[in-house]
Amino acid sequence: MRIGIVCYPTFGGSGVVATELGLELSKKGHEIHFITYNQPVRLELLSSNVHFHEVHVPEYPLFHYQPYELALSSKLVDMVKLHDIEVLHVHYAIPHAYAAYMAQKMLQEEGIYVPFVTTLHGTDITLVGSHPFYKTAVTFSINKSDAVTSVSQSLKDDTLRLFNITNEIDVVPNFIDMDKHKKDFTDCQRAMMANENEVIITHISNFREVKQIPDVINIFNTVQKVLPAKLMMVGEGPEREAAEELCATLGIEDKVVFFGNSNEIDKILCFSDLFLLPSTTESFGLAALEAMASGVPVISSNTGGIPEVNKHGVSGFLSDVNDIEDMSKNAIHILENSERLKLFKASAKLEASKFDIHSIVPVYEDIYKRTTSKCLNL
Ligand code: GMT
Repeated sequence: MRIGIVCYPTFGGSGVVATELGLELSKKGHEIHFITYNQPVRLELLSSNVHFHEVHVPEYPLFHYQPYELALSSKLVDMVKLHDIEVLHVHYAIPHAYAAYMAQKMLQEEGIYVPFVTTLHGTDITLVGSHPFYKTAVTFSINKSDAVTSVSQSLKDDTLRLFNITNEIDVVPNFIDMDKHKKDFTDCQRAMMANENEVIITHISNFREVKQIPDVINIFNTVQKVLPAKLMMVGEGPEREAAEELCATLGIEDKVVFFGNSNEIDKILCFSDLFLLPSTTESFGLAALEAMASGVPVISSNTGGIPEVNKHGVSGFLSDVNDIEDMSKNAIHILENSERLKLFKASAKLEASKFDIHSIVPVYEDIYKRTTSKCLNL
């Protein structure tokens, strides 16, 4: 099939999922067209059936806000016509689902019907989309989508609770390519990051308030008082500066490495012993799944969709949001005994394999087939 994928091209989970999905679909013979304002960060290789079309928004001084969704919907119309795209898959409702709806309507005027699938990722529903400024348009575009998917049951429940939804929502969980995590790195540079007797704890996020960065540091601070340890902080975002200041205040700055954004998280995860995700809300927690796939157990909050990914007492432990004491206790429990750590590492990997890309991508293919055949019958 010829599939157009719209996403945020950043390090955020929705962009990562959209990119990995497109790449896997291309391997299966589909022709993929990424349509967004920058080349997605995980899209390193373009090939004969992976294309990237950049959406330009010319700056014009009259506009206080540059109209991205207008430029996107025009681009979608042009690309559907030029490449005979059969289905659009938009990741993140705002403004992608709205732009796709507009594109669909414009194309209909020319006798072309292109269905669009909307995947809800979390913040488009829980943090931003339910705001009264956006709610009407988000509800409208979800209801007008030809198919709607949500990355967890918890997000589906939130969507139905927060919006007046008349459309069906299919739960299609995020996924991971276990093949990529099979190989053991021969160049796993653990020795560069920590002494042999130290455990390595890792956090990866976009350092927004919702990620509870101070909790990450306070948990680590408690652990390092009991066990020799290092903390790897991967990502960029508004809370990073305050995080570095907190480390200095606690006198642990020499035990914490701030990497910034990285395209090599598998290399960082390969030498990690434990992953921390104490978020206030998380529709899925893709970073936790990526850690588990690398055999890294997870200490997380029990919010949103995280319990659907991180299994309490199996792949790690879950605690109430902000219960730093419990999270620290659980972290020490896993790390203090090397045999126990080994068991948790193996179980984390096993749990992750339930989300293997090869079982999830066919579900999206079925949804594309369903929506296109529906429109053939129109
Ligand atoms: O977590 C973020 O800040 C980024 C956000 C995004 O839209 O990229 O992540 C959301 O989508 C991810 C992929 O489906 C999920 O794994 C994250 O849990 C979700 N974030 C939140 O719900 C806060």
